[in-house]
Amino acid sequence: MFRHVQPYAGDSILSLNETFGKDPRANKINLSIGIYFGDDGKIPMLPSVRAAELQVVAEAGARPYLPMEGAANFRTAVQHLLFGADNAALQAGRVVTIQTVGSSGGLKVGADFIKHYFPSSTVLLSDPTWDNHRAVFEGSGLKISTYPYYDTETGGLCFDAMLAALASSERQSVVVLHACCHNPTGVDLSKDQWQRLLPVLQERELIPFLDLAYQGFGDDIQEDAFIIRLLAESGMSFFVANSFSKNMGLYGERCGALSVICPTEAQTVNVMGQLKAIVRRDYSNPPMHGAKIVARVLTNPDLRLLWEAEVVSMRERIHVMRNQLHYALSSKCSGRDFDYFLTQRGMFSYTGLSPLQCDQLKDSFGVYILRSGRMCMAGLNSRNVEATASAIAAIIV
Ligand code: KET
Repeated sequence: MFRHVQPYAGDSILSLNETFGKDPRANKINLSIGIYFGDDGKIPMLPSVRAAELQVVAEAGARPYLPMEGAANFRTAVQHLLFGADNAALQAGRVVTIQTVGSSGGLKVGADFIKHYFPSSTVLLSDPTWDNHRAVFEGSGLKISTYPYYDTETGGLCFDAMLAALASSERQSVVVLHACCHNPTGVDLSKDQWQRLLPVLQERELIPFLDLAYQGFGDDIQEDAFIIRLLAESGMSFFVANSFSKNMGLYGERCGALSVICPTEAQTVNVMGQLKAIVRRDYSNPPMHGAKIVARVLTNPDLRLLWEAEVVSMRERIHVMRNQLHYALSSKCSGRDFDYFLTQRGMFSYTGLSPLQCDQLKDSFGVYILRSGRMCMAGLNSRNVEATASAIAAIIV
């Protein structure tokens, strides 16, 4: 029966992370997966999240099924976080939000919705993007194309080429945009560039699908939602998948959401209905525990303040690591420019190392970065940054 089943090549990120787990070397360094590790090399249990969890557990509530769309207090808290509580689009009832199984689940439900209602649309992905974007949208049966994004010459954004490509793209294509902390490059649009992108999106009637997996790791929690608020204000229709995996350290609880912003409140009713239908046939309804924790952190004023401060300290620790790696590499390899470590933002930097050099880093030094050259800066700490710099210096001479 299963003779013809093909082997799975594995996932570029998750498989490498598994290989790291099995590596017996004591001095191995994991800069592969997009997980925030503290300076002690562990995934932090944020005090705000722990306090919320203890409250939730102490309440010992019953565990009925959640509705297909998820917990109401979670959904409202997400809307306020993304748009701001007094946002005009929210007030006008133009936004529907469902709780999803991580933001990956939000992307998938959104992709299935798009395939059903806009079956012939092309999905435009940044070149490069998170590998799973292609897998999710292709998996839903959609056509994929790319737009220029990263300039290998400058290590920055090729904004003019991006604008030109989108301006001549097929009308009503779906365009996937990283709201902040672009994965894998760490290169983001400035506010001015987002503003210049807006008329192009409008003119081509493109449908933005924003992925916000790193809210708080760029500038701050509010600023990182800039493009969401700009699009909401413009009156456009768009999608947002957002995640609490990274900014609350809730990876395994699978806490995310999908929001769809419609032109009118009347249209939200049917959109919500169809999102529920997709959820019902895929997994029926989302899990409860993580959503309770997230809702508690976001709505309890003391826990919220604490969490916001914790996000600041995670973001600042990554900055310190960027500076230390930059300093160490610049002193080891004089004459080479490592400034991209300072200008790129969020969890990742794109090192420009070749797949072979990345293999060498892994095999000879136990330093794991993706074969695309993506390095997770949040895996660096005061004990491994020097060794990482030495390993890189050794392979690029
Ligand atoms: N979007 C982006 C851009 C992203 O980097 C991730 C995770 C997700 C969505 C998914 O998040 P979640 O809410 O947990 O479903 N990225 C890291 C882990 C992974 O590949 O799954 C990574 O790039 O390493």
